[in-house]
Amino acid sequence: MDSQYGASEIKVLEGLEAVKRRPGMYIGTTDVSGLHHLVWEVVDNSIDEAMAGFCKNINVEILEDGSLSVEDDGRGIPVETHEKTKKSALETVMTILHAGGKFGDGGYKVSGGLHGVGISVVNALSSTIKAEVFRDGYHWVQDYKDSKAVADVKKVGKSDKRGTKITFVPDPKVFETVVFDFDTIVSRLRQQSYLTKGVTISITDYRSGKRFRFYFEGGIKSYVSYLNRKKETIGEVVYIEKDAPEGLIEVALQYTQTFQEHIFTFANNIHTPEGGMHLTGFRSALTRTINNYARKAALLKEKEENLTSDDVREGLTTVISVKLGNPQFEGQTKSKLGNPEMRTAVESVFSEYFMQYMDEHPNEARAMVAKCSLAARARLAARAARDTVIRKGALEGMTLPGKLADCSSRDSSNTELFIVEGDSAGGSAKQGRNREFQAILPLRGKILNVEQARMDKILANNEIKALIIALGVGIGETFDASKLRYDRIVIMTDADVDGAHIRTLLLTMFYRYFQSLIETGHVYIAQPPLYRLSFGKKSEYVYSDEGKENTLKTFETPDKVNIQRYKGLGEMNPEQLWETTMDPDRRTMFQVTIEDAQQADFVFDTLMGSEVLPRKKFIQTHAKRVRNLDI
Ligand code: 0RA
Repeated sequence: MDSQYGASEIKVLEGLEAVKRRPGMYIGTTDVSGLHHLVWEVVDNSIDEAMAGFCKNINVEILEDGSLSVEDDGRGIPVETHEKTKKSALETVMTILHAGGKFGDGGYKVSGGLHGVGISVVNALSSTIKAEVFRDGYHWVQDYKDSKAVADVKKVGKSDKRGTKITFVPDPKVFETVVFDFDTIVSRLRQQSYLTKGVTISITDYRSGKRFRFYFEGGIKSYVSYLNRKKETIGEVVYIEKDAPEGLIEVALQYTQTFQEHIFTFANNIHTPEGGMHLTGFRSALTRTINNYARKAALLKEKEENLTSDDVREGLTTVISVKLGNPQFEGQTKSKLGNPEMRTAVESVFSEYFMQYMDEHPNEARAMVAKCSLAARARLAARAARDTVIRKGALEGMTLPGKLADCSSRDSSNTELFIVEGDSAGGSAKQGRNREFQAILPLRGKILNVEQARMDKILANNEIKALIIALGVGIGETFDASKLRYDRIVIMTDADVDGAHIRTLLLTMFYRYFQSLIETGHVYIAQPPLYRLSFGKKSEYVYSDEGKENTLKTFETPDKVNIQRYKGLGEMNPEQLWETTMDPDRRTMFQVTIEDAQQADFVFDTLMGSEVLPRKKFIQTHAKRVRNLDI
């Protein structure tokens, strides 16, 4: 078939060649996250078919031969000859870059958005693909090798099934790894099925025998229930849906007896962590509607001030999902919805329906307003408490905490603050450190869980107060990153469950109150060794169980090896702590990313793997190093 290249044929090859030459331009990276982009691309096509109302089941299989297949029961990709290309429509979408959209027929598309690079990109980066179509009573098949069709699409038998099945083997010459990660795929599929209600998505991993099936009748309503599954909730999940002229709008929300807000927004099933117009519209409608209702129902007295936006967000879990014809993604990571019409649409749809809901459910409405009023009273109390604290100068950095062993250098571009668990480890660290540039702050016992406390309580906690003063940056409205007194903030905890817990609490606090310090790369996690192996005069520190096994293999007679397991930092003497964990020339440290901090907060667990391209790149630079970290 390739005997004579026509002009269009050359174009085809050029298009896919460009993808092969610079895969990063199309899928971000060629590491494990890029590999999974191929999966998202194929799955998204089936999700589009489901969103258009033609498909009810999507079935993903990871096979032992290294291939992955996605089958749906949609209309099937057309196989008849396409007028312009003179090839089947199937071959056209598989081999022509960006052809996919032209064969779509309107509707809201995932693949019209950010991830949508087209299935031809999957073909360009696969060593083989089998495309199967079940349509009009027949089973059609076409195979591709090195991105070229082996033969025209042909009927291989009769079938009364309908749908499309794509089986691909990623090209090992392109990717650093071609091993699919079950958990990554599962969490993405779970999220997609929350966002596409009524669709059943199954996954089977034949390498391990593990399988999952997701079906959420309630869509994002089920999503909110899932996010709140461990919280004390107030009322039921409120769910609002409208097919407005601007697009499909869905909002699900539920108040809880916690103090943090959790909100996840999506446009065409794509996570928009930077928010955008749908979020703005929702926020103003929520504050206005709750105030209007509270006044109307005399729950807010005439002389009382309105509830603020912060008051109505405390303890609220929300998922917003909009689907629109022409989504505009903006912002630094292209993850912010820019369509201005969505602001007014969400604002008016949400306020109308939410007011109606409250009118019809006075008990629930009263409970929600009560929660918001409590938040308002707490806000006023917290402000008073903070004003006192600030007036006293306690947070101004005037009085550094007594237990802080500060460094002598005042050049904050090269200093380090070690936050150490417990007094005994703190003692070792103080003796072992280089006091020129390393400061030690021992924390006694568990710090407060900021998820379960408001600002006034947080500021009353001595451990946290000491930390904030040591950092020098203030908190809340007085936060000023330029006042940071150290370049690196290193969390150093024991390698046990308690240590992991303290690390989680600290990460949550940094995530919630000092996010910009994480974003600018100032927060680290120290890596103390797990074992010391000694054999004769040789001795070596190892940092993982795997490392222990590997090192043992390098000793010729392992039975004489003395294995010391470090249960806590306190078991190391100052010199050992210095040479294994604190000495910049010998230590390993993990730089904490926003994603790590998010993981520390369980509620983000369904969102792993939903990040958009530019962020992906950021993740891959750190993900490997943090991989076996049990945060
Ligand atoms: C455009 C038109 C039609 C089907 C599809 C796209 C389609 C594409 C994919 C990709 C994976 N699964 C899919 N299912 C359907 C058919 C239009 C018609 O039959 O009238």
